Amino acid sequence: MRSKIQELKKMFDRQLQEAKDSPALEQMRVEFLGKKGNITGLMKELGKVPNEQKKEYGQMINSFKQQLTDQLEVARKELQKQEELMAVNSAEAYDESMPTDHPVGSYHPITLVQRELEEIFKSMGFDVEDYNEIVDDFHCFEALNIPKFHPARDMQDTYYLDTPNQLLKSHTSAAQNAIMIKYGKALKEEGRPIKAVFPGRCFRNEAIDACHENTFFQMEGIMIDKDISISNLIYFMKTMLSEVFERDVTVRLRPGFFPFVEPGFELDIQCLICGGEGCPSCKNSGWLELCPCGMIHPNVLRYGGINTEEEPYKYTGFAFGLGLTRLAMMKYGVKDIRVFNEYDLNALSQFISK
Ligand code: FA5
Repeated sequence: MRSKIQELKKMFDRQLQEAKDSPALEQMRVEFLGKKGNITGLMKELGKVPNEQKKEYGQMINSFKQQLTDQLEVARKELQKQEELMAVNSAEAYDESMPTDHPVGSYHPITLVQRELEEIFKSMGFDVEDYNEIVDDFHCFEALNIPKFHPARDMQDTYYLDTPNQLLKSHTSAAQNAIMIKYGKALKEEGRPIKAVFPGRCFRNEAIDACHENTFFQMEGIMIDKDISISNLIYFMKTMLSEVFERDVTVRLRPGFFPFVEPGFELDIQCLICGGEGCPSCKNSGWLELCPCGMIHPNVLRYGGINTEEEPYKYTGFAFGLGLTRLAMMKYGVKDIRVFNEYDLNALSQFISK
């Protein structure tokens, strides 16, 4: 009798482990505790045991029955909980084809302007590239003709990381070298001009005001081929601005110094907030520095593996570094640049793309 009970217990435990739903548990209850079940079978066998052992075995069978009843009850409750949870989950399952009353999100105005510009440049044959936010000294400065301790580094108060030689990208020009290397082979071997724009987040330790942030966006662009000149640069800048603003905007081009271009220019836009009269958005000058640009310095081309000598071909190119955040200010009439980083949903969700 004792060994029979042990055997049944093992069988019960094994089945209980495998029981995955309520019907399986019910089947076990019938098999072990039902009228014609195993416990009833044990009771019947009790009749055959000697009288002096009947009491002991009787108690053994009763406590075995109680044990199985308790175990089945615990398992039933557990399974019930799981089944309820599954029912809730499947009722709440996300169905993207269902209409919703929940308000949908909106794109950040800088994302909208960035995408619009990407489309404009793509339509003019430019590739769109992405680049890291953490870069090294070589890419951010040295490859751009700004050696260590060059005074031009002071123009960008840079965040250096604890990791040696790593810093937060202070301008999108930091990607120029990598883009030249990526597309240089096709330029040399297939004569395919390098035409790429690369938007990105930039970081500088700025004194923040209505037109300066410590975290802002730029969109860099380069074009390199045989015979690229300032006329090409001016053509692309004009086309880009007229497409973005869809109206006449007054711009001015003046000389600007950047060690990675020669000659270099500052392209300013007349402030669209005050119409040129002067306001905090343009630091009361009536003009906003928007898109410095110039002809890529031969040293920078050489760092990028691009030939600058007459043989076999002499390549030249232009580069520009558009202030994307400032462009968004002008396009949407946002008076203060800080609005873009303040995460005020009421302010940010009102912009829509064209
Ligand atoms: C540069 O960053 C150069 N790398 C641009 C360049 C590229 C020149 C290629 C020549 C050839 P600058 O520091 O002026 O230049 O920044 C470019 C533009 O980014 C500015 O005209 C402005 O529109 C924007 N910008 C710069 N600093 C900030 C800032 N703190 N907050 C918001 N926008 C900024």
